[in-house]
Order: sequence, then C-alpha cells, then structure tokens
Amino acid sequence: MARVHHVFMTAFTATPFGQTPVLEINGKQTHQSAAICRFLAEKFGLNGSNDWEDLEVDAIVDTFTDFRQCKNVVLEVE
Ligand SMILES: N[C@@H](CCC(=O)N[C@@H](CS)C(=O)NCC(=O)O)C(=O)O
Repeated sequence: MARVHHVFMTAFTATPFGQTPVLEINGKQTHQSAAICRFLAEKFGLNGSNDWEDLEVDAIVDTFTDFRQCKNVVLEVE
C-alpha cells in the first residue's frame, strides 16, 4: 500500500500544479480538464457548428465543474 501511495504521489508531483488530468503532446504538458476538452474538441471537429452551440457546450462543461465542486462539499460534510 505504501508503494502504491508513493508511486501515486510521484506521478502527481510530476504534473503541472500536481494535478490530473494532464494532456501531453509532442513532449509538452498542460492541465485543466475543461481547457483540454476544448482543445481536443477543436482538434477533432467536435465543436458546435456556430457560436451559440459553442456557448451551450461551454455551459454544459461549466455545469459539470459546478457538480464536481458540490460533490466535494458533500464529502466534507460527511
Ligand atoms: N480544475 C482541475 C481540477 C483537477 C483536479 O482536481 N484533479 C484532481 C484529481 S481528479 C487532483 O489532481 N487532485 C490532486 C491535487 O489537487 O493535489 C481540472 O478540471 O482539471
């Protein structure tokens, strides 16, 4: 168990700001899941077909971020 913890912590200290997920392309690393999703959506043609659809996609991503923050609050209360 200690080894797993050590490997886990080593992996995290090697990432930007010690967080995951991390996207690495051509030896360059970046983090922040929403930014990574927007980048990949643009790269693979998964964006909306107009500005309004892009806005709706961003709103959904931001809503998921809100949900994740709520989950953390609930876990702290328990
Ligand atoms: N805003 C970041 C949050 C990332 C995040 O909280 N990642 C967690 C794992 S899911 C993490 O790295 N926790 C370790 C830490 O923050 O030290 C994102 O959306 O990518």
